[in-house]
Amino acid sequence: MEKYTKESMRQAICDKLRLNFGCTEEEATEANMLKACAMVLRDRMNAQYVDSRQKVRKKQLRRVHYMSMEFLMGRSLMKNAYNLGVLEPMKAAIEDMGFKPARIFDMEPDAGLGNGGLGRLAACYLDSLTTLEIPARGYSICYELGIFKQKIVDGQQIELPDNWLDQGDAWLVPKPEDVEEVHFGGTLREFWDGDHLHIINEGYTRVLAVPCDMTIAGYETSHTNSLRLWDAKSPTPIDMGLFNQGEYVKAGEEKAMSEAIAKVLYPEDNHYEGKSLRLRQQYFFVSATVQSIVRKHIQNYGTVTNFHEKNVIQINDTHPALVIPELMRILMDDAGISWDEAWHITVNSVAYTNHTVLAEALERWPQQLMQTLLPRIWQIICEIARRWQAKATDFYRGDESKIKNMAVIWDGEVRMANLCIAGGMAVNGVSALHSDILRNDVFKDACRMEPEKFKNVTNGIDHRRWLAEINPGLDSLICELTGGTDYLRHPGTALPKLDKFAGDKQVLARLGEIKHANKLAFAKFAKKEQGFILNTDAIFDVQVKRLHEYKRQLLNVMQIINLYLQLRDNPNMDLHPHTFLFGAKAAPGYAVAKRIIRLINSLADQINSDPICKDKLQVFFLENYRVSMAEVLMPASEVSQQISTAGKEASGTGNMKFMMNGALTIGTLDGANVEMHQVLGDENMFLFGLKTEEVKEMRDTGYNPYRLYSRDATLHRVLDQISQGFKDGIRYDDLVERLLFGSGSPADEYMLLADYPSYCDAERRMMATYRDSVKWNQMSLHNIARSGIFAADRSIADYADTIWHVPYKK
Ligand code: 26W
Repeated sequence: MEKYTKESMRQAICDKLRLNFGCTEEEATEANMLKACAMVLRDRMNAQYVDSRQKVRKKQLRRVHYMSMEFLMGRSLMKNAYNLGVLEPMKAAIEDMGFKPARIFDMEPDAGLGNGGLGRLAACYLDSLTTLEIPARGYSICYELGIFKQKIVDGQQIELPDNWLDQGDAWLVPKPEDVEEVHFGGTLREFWDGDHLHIINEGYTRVLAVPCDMTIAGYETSHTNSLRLWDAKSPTPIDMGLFNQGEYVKAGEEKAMSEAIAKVLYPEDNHYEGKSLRLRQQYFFVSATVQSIVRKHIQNYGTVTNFHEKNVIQINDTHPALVIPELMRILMDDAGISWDEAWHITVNSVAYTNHTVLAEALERWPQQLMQTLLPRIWQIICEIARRWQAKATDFYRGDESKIKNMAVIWDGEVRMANLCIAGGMAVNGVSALHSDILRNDVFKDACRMEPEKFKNVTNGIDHRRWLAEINPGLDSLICELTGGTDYLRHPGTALPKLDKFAGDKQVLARLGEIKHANKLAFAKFAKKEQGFILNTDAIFDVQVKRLHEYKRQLLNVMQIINLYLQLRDNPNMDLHPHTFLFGAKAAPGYAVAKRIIRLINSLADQINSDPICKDKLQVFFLENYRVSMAEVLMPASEVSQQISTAGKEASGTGNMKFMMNGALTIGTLDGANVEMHQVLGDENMFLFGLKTEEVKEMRDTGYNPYRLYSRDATLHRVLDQISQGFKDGIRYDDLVERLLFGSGSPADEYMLLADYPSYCDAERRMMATYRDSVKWNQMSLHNIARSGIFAADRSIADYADTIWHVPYKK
């Protein structure tokens, strides 16, 4: 296809304005412009998509189906223009037409169909799957409301609905011809026909699944994939019988019930709640997806017997775990094959990625709910559970505790992780440490029985978005120093070339200038969004991620209070100006997390208004942290806080974004920080705290946070200050109580007090290093140079090699 020039792009946008909005470029609003630009790119991508699909069909390639309840896509206009290689002509055309490109890009709402790490990972992977020319499709739900918008009112989080489809539907193409029907409830009837047992589900409720597709462009390729988002519709607009009896509200109930399924994304991150609507969402999504995959497969091959050779279904955590019984159901009940054949196909098609070891995040669905909502699925799960248990009993010669650990159904609950282990071909963790914990701890018994299933694929991020696109200054420097744009496709070999400039003062100075310019840009953004005046000469020290106790935002707060109290004691203290930035959404029902947000705001209020802190210390809580904010913040950050209790953060991906943009990490040996440390060494990051084993040992031998509190005077003072609160008069005794004595949970469950002294020490080392700007920039350069292993292209190549066994573009 011909590449757009400024002129042809302008023409294409004008045509769209005329044809779709009935306006000229003079009359067009910024919103019109955004949609017209999106449509121009969408047309091009759709044309490429038709060709890609044909190629894949002709070559009969194995397809990857990436199923995730979340895809945190963020914005697409700049990303698609970038990947299609038309960002420059598009910007020029927009400008030519009398608009500001940045303002048009800023109009686009984030597609916030996810909570945090897991959802953003899925989005990054779509980019790499496409760039590596793997035939793939993502599947999820077309939530009407994405992750809530966070407002801070009087220091507290308020949640507002995120109606993203109002503006953000420009990328979606409805495909009513691919509709699927999903069944809930009803009863089962069994009958024999010769030697074949038929099972019929009767009296069920129908819900229609209508796909809305988003086309995905790759970088430097015409290969195109898509993300299929299922919308839920009722097959009957209204019950005319009830309507005619004057039961108007009741007449619309079934429709409302169906459509509730795709209404809203559950905002809990790392916390399971057994809500029936959530199970409906999961089955709706799973059933529609599996039906559509099997239908396409039969269209192409006329049989299901080679299904597993031509398809692989990767499931993002256990949320889509029902694919296993659902695929079994379709193969047996619809395609009419035997249990054994169906099982062979299923276990060779499905692979499961685990993203968390927190007990409260593991899904366990009550038998009762499963049985009434999904009677046939329940039956199949029972049979899977029975056979798996027989295998375990045989292997472990009846060892009760092992059989219990591995059980798919136990104590009236279906354990989704065990279902995935039993019914999948692979189980992978998302960092080396995390995969080891799965093998040696969480899934130890299953791993001993089937060790070959357990794999590791360390997470990665889309470095074209998270570096090249959002940090053009750094991108040009990298291109200049590494000799071109090779790093965009081969970061693992190209970026290390930067290492040899560590002694080049000029290069280091330029790195510093780029960072400073990005800090100014972020300061401008923060001023516009929230009215904050950031000190751009200060260290930008950042912790952004979901709010969770295990991520230990509170530990960061403790360290800041310590610094503040020192400054109060000695206003002349020699302190390089320091600006602490927080951004985090708390799950609406997570009271402790919400208290921590409020505490950060109380502290910010105190510090920012205390004259002693002027030009020295600042604290800000950034409202509504989201993908598009991260895109301005990452390039501007200097310190990356990755301070979770060792063993708790499966991988982290924010840590990788910071590293790639040259921030230095203060972190524990947790998740992917471990692999970061392997490439950087002690000298290029600030490591602190207990290691995974030490955390366990300390727990087992009786951890006593109160003793630490009584013996460490500065710690004592910090916690007392938190109890007492700040000038707004709000006390936080509850948080301190929780640390010292626990409340329904163990005292200081995440061992903040144990790590506090070593954390403060790491902060001191970091601040001392910052004074030596040459040294700092050297370290920053090494971080960028060695961040190539964290590119999503590498992760996807690993999946392709070790789990999917599919070829890809090298
Ligand atoms: C059922 C409730 C629920 C919802 C979301 C449970 C668990 C989740 C996710 C698995 C939580 C999550 O996003 N985990 C994060 O996944 C990232 C991508 O692999 C990792 O980098 C993070 O360490 C992990 O916390």
